[in-house]
Amino acid sequence: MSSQIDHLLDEPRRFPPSPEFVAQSIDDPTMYDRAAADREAFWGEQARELLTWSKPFTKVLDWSNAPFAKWFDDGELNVAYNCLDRHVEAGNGDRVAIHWEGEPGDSRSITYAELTDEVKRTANVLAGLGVGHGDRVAIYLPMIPEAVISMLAVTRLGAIHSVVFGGFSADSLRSRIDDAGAKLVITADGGWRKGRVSALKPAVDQALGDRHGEGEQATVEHVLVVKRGGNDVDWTEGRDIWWHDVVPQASAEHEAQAFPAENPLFILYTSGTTGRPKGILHTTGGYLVQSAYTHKYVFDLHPDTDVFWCTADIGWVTGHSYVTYGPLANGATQLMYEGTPDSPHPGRWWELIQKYGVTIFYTAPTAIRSFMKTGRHIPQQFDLSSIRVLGSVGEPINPEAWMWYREVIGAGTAPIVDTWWQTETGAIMVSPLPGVTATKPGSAQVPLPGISVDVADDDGNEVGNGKGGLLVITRPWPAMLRGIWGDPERFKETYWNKFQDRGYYFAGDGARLDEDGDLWLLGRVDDVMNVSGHRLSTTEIESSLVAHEATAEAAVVGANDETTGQAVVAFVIIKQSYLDQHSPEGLVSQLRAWVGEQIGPIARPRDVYIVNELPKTRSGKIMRRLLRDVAEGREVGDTTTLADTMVMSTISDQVK
Ligand code: 6R9
Repeated sequence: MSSQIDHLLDEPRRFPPSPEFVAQSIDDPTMYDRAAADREAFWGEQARELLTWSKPFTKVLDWSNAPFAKWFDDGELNVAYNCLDRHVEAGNGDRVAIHWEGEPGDSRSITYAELTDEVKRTANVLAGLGVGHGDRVAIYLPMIPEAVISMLAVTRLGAIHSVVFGGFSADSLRSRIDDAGAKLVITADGGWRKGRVSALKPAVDQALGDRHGEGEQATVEHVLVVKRGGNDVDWTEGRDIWWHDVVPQASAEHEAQAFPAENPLFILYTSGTTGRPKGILHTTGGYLVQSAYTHKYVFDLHPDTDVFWCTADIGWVTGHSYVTYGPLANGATQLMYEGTPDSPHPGRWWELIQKYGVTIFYTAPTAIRSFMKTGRHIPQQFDLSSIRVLGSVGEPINPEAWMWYREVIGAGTAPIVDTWWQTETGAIMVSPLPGVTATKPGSAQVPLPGISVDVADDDGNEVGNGKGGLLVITRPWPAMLRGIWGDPERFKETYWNKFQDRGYYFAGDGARLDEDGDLWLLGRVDDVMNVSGHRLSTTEIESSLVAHEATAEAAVVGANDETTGQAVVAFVIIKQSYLDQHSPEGLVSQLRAWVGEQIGPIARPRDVYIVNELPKTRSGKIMRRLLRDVAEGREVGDTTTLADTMVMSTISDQVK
């Protein structure tokens, strides 16, 4: 592992932007110095330049109650107004905001004027359903324009959205609805995936059903349903409302009210090391400033000519910041696509780039690696010459994939921005600037102007160039999370206690600095896995496995995987009665399907190994590191802290 990293750090290739790119770029190398000279003044400038404030702020940052930050606290704004109305007022109402393409090939182009009207109508409908300032609305939709419209309508009213990824199961949806105490759910009958309609409404019905237990009163009053899939749905009279019965009829007059900058914007659930998912809370002002700032400079945005495409689903933070808020705050034109990359043919994405003339393309390494597998002859059938900037997000991008991306998709010239950030950071933190930075395959490189990041040892000391440690954020930033919904203690404990004395934010990622001081991200240091750019918790999957009646015990690890970055590998102990009556193959496939149903297909283990013991320390903690060795086919590491040192050889034999 470490020799592989050292090898990476010797990467000699550098790709400075071409003189033509630099000449047209909005990126300005002096931003680094200006930000370093006075960070708060720099962010204040960005906030005034990029957004329209109904009431100007007088103070940039209040860190007196750290780690609870307040940015632009006495300023007031409306997020939806900033993403919509003001562009229409500025004469850009006819500019396309969203080119949307459905998986079956149907499409819609929506201008800023039309999108503004739609959001106003929807806001009027939501207000009529009793949604107001501070209320929570769960959004469980496919990648259709109504997803963006719903998010903006919710924030227009000063309410808070909680988007739940459409691939999550009824159980996951239920726990998220309950944790946030959502009043309304916005969903669809179904959406198109892989050539067929995949239903969504039944999961909502199930999530809202059967509430007889203690503390299980339903907070949800209504379910607003978009017709997309055309599939049959059950209907609860009085609770369920068709979108098409109410939104088109509603008034398109709606004046956006301004709210304080620290008014909450959304809750987004993400996996943690232990226990249930954390509801990451973001607020309006700082979040929107940094989403707009990063979207503009990291992608060298020219709003009147660029066509931006971020392939992320709205259910992940990347979809929040770079489908909804960043692009729309900047008045950009973007492409939004409903389906999977290979439906109905393996060149679908490239066909879309050609059709819409996409100029900036932002996707994940897992997608790039799967395209590499199918071969360059597929993208080469399409005209990708419109592309001028490429972005990567979600996990480390290995140099081979980086080079392939640049050569095959970027014609050997488009700069690649490898962007490091998290649900918690709200927006991009570390990335090259395409018009400034000489890029290096595999390295996310440098913190953006205004952002302070370092690599520290366990005690918080800087490791210095050429060494590895933990990634820390040393100064507060505008889009930082403001807390965990309903759990301020867990917020402090998870992110701030580790480096309490220094006031550093602990990101949970390992990182190294090379001799030039460029950052190389090395993945999660805790027990959270990153599968195809999605964070999954080992604990959550273990709990699901153990919830199956055949399972006695389970341990889950993330093992390196060529395509998905990490893959879920499970070690389970099966109850003897089941072993006697079922074939191991049958049990394995049952368990894989079970996890898929309980949590979602993304969590379905790649491998399930049936074993009769798990490696545990004397205090009973499962030693996942040893299981990871087995899952990755390595020699098993130090077993001296095991209660029973023989266990690992038994497991290794069983896995073979
Ligand atoms: C935006 C997003 C966050 C975790 C993060 C890290 C990994 C994201 C990365 C990257 C290396 C990059 N990660 N971008 N690792 N290079 N460019 O993905 O948010 O879902 O919260 O995941 O993803 O491990 O800590 P989120």
